[in-house]
Amino acid sequence: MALRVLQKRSALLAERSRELGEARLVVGAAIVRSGRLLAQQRSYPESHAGQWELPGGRVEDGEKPEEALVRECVEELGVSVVVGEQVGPDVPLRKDMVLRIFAAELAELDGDEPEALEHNAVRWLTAAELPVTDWLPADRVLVPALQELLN
Ligand code: 9L3
Ligand code: MG
Repeated sequence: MALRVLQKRSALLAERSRELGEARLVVGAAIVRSGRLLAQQRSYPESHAGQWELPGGRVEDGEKPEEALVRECVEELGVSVVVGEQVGPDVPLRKDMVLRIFAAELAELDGDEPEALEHNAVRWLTAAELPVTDWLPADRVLVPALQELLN
């Protein structure tokens, strides 16, 4: 019963956002360590399998963007991150979604190495590797801002 009430509320909120013309937010983490940026290689959908992206995903109803990013990094990489400032502009994705990237660092006390729990692989990229990496289209738009972050 309570679940149905919550589902109804969530559907109403989503409808109101669409009326207001607000895009659904997808957040991504620019995790930097020792001058390198962490990227992960997608395994799905088939159209994007093999391409690289910054870790992250959709912000759920009632979640702050930063909270969503911490949750996504645990789910996808098995690590805790400390979230910083936004990097670069919001980038429109298909449909009513935009991608927003935040600078991030691995939480010091954690000590775990990021692992590809839902992806094919993870890599630490140098600034020189950023332009020659096969990024998802939205992430590619952010390459100049990411290079600036590394330099
Ligand atoms: N997306 C693009 N670049 C990224 C991320 C984290 C996500 N760095 C796109 C891919 C999907 C959508 O956003 O179309 C939702 O992301 P996810 O839930 O598949 O990670
Ligand atoms: Mg994701």
